Amino acid sequence: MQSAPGGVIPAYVAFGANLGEPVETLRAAAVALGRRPGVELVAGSPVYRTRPIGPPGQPDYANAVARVETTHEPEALLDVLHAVEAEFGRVRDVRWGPRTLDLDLIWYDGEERTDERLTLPHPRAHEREFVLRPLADLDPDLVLRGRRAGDWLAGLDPQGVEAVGVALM
Ligand code: ROI
Repeated sequence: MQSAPGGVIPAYVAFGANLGEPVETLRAAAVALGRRPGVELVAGSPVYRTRPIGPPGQPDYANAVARVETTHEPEALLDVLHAVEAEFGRVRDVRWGPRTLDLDLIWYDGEERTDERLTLPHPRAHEREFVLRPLADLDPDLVLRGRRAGDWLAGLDPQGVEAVGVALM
């Protein structure tokens, strides 16, 4: 843990979208998330256009990461992320299918846990360039599963991740 009890807690949220206008969706979602009580966005990465991981034949994604400071417990923060997804029309249906907005809790105050609802850090963040690159832009020294984000990133083969030239916020 890096924070005092009762204080604000640092966390990282990954943003993804590949339907409609994904870059604009991510930027609008960042504004919407920052308006929720108990969540402050303190830094946003560049936005990347990324090749889909998973089922082929879906459009490219836009991806980015934000650092937040929150007064919520992890489960309550997850509820907030789901509420913002719903605000942007997300229906949680096809696993690994296209989506208007996906918000994932990647890291929460260094907490490690595996349970039905929430695994921290996110179980696949350390193998996905679309998460690691924007995360490493914000904090290459952040530790995921015992290794720096920047080191995980350096060890990956390229997965088709390109900056689009705008920032999340
Ligand atoms: N692929 C990319 N490039 N970006 C994503 O955000 C993303 N999200 C997903 C799956 C379907 C795994 N693939 C993705 O959920």
